[in-house]
Amino acid sequence: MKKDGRNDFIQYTTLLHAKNNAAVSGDAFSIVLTDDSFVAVLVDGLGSGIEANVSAKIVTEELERDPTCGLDDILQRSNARMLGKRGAVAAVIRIRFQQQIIEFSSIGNITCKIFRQLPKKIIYPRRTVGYLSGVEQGFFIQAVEYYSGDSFILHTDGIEIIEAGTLFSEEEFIKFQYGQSTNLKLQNDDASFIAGRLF
Ligand SMILES: [Mn+2]
Repeated sequence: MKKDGRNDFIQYTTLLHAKNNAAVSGDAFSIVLTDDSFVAVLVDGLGSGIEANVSAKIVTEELERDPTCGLDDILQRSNARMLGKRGAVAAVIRIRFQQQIIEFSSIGNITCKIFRQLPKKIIYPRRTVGYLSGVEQGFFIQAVEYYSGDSFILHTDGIEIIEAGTLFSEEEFIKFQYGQSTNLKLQNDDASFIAGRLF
């Protein structure tokens, strides 16, 4: 499954590859792009197959229900629905085009890399240990400013990025976006990413 899109502020692509080419993936994503913002969630349901997919879909539903609500609220509402389910790790990102701010909130091992061009630096928003389990817990939002020409990748642990530094090159980044980069390694797992360039 692939989805991509663009406007004057962003161009993004995605990849979602189910383990062993299964029909159902335990990873899921959802994206809402408007003139003001890009809001996305990337989720890795624990385990694989249908039960993992059910947990992952809870988080994409919570984003789609109200894409304007706080990122921590999306995780909080998802968490509240996980009792009796497998659970999931998840990251939510909101990019505010006018303010040029990236907001990020997550739980567990979804990786976010922000490629800042000047000076060249990969920014890793802090990750929180744990997963959405239904047990009461808190979430926090980090904010990072960005500049025209910066880019970002969100990915699950089914993806490994070799020598991420080469992706500062726009040409290499675009190859990555379309799954044609030698830097992109798929593990034997559900694998997914969201990769965007910011203008
Ligand atoms: Mn995984």
